[in-house]
Amino acid sequence: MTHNALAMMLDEMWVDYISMTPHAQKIVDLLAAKGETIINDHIALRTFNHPSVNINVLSKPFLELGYQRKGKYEFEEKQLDATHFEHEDKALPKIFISELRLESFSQSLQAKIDELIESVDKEVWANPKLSYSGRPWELSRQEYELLKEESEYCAWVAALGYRPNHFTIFVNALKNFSELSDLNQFLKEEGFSLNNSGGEIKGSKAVFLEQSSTLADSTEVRLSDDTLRIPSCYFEFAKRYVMENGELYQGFVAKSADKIFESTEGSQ
Ligand code: OOG
Ligand code: NI
Repeated sequence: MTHNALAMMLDEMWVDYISMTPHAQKIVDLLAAKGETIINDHIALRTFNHPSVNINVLSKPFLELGYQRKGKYEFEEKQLDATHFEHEDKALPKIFISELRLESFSQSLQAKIDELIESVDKEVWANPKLSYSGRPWELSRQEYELLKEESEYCAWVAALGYRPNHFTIFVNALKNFSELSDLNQFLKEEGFSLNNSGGEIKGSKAVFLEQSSTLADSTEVRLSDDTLRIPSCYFEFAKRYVMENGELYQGFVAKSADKIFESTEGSQ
């Protein structure tokens, strides 16, 4: 029962994600044509640390469907905190949720985000579909640009709202690509652009996780006074390694994630 509700929710999240990230569907189709079965390692969500919509609020529907809070991560440079959640059914994707530390930014940014959040009917924050409900507030082009000067992440959430930032292919389950570098090579030959910040492959066997990602697609968003084409969402690829205790590492690596966040920066 819960499992059906969860499967439906994950499907609906994928539909929203693909509408923002057409290249992810193309990659899935190319891999399927090679006989691959795609397993989703994790889904990432972004938000603000405001009490109405912080990690606790965004994670609630997942906790109700059997997820548990696991690792915590801090990002000093970008002023973000994150938590990852796992389901007892290990076949289900992990959920990685980050939140922006609003108090680290200017008074005007804080006031603007408070205003956006307060403009929304409180019931919106209790919607079990919040994490794929899109942008609940109005935003102007100038507001978007002012937020972007201080934080690309802040502007992304303000413009696109609540929706999966990325899904992630679990590379260990691929038959044709034993190394992440092989998959990256294939994707580049097929014409996809990869995030090269800190090198194409983030992490290593020594930290039990290697990751790479595409650069975000772009999408047209209708703002209150203008239509703007902005970076939307990207696709990630993760290869996990077995730890000394014999178990596959399930966590994240802050130093790597710091660079993965940059996949939505739009120019590299
Ligand atoms: C999340 C970036 C970090 C990972 O797997 O380390 C991440 C984001 O861009 O919102 O997804
Ligand atoms: Ni990720």
